[in-house]
Amino acid sequence: APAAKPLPPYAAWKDADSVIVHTPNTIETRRSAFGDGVITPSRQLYVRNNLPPPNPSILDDRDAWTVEILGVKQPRTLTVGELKTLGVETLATVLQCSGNGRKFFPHKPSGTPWEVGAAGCVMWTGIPVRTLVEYLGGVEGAPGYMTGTGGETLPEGLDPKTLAVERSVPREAMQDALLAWEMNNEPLSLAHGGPLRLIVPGYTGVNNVKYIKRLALTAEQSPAKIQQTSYRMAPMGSKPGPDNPSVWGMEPKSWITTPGSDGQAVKAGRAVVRGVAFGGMHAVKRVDVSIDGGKTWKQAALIGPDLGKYAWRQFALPVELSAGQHMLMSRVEDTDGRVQVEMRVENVEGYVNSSWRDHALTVNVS
Ligand code: MSS
Repeated sequence: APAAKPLPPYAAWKDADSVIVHTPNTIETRRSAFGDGVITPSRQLYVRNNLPPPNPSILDDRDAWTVEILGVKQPRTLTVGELKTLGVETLATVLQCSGNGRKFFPHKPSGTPWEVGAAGCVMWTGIPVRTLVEYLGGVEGAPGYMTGTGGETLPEGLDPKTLAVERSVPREAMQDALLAWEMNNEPLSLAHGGPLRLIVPGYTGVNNVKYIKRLALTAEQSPAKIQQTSYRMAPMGSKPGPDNPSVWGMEPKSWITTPGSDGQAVKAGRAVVRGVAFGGMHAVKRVDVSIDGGKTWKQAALIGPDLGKYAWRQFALPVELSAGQHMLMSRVEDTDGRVQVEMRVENVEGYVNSSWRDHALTVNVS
């Protein structure tokens, strides 16, 4: 096997045994390493950057970081220190890359071949965007989008539109969004977007802009390439563009984490099949598990604390495993009646794979 790639300096504090380093900007959590609790420990959480992260010196004085708020009656630039005086909330959300599960697309799309581990369940603390908007006099102008701009320094001489991480989501997402300065009870790290990051609950990873420098309530979507042509669900054989649906809200999805992931030995007899499940925009209603490749299903118990509709739930089902090969899979239904899809939706760039078949775990029991 090829030697494991080292963790890049900005993420050197991650647990090397729990992650797969695809590149310095794409680090995946192993299937066996989400932890036994509902919250994914920070040292195990995946990282994805479209651009190299900014200089770590932006964390030297966190409270001095500024963010410009536009599209409100009193547009202004505020420091993180000031934001902390205006309001606070703590929220758990599933953070999942739009390309999680890309590995299972047969056409091998360009982009990181994530399996299950470009996702985690994370606790965020920050100011609700709606509180901030209200403090600044309310929304100004026509309804539309909420647009966040990342604070990366872009190389000179290039059109910023081609590189800037600037994402727009439908305006209503503002109701539950946060500008977060803390993750899992610690000041937000550079790897995860410190000093300040936009969290858009229920929306895929890319919409959660790190090192946020500007938050604007806009009439139109951002003209940036990352908004207009990337992160779009383009049918096979087409060229992705603004007419294709943007990758926004997440879908019901679940996968099994144990037993037998990452080559762990499984002995015949009793075992507890465990995994994680989320609805995306709605809470988890039920999870069913199959240990025979999807022929028969049994309802699993939801275990651990319920941290709200945007968090994932852990599930568990005690089973008897005979010697031989078994295909374990799970399927979630949310409180809106949406059921995890059996088949992935084929698309050029390999986004939003929620297929329960693709995420099956094949286990050799001895
Ligand atoms: N932000 C910024 N500023 N930059 C970049 O690059 N990326 C994205 C988000 N945000 C970015 C941002 C993505 S793409 C993702 S996933 C996320 O982030 C991740 O996160 P973490 O923390 O994990 O790293 Mo896909 O859809």
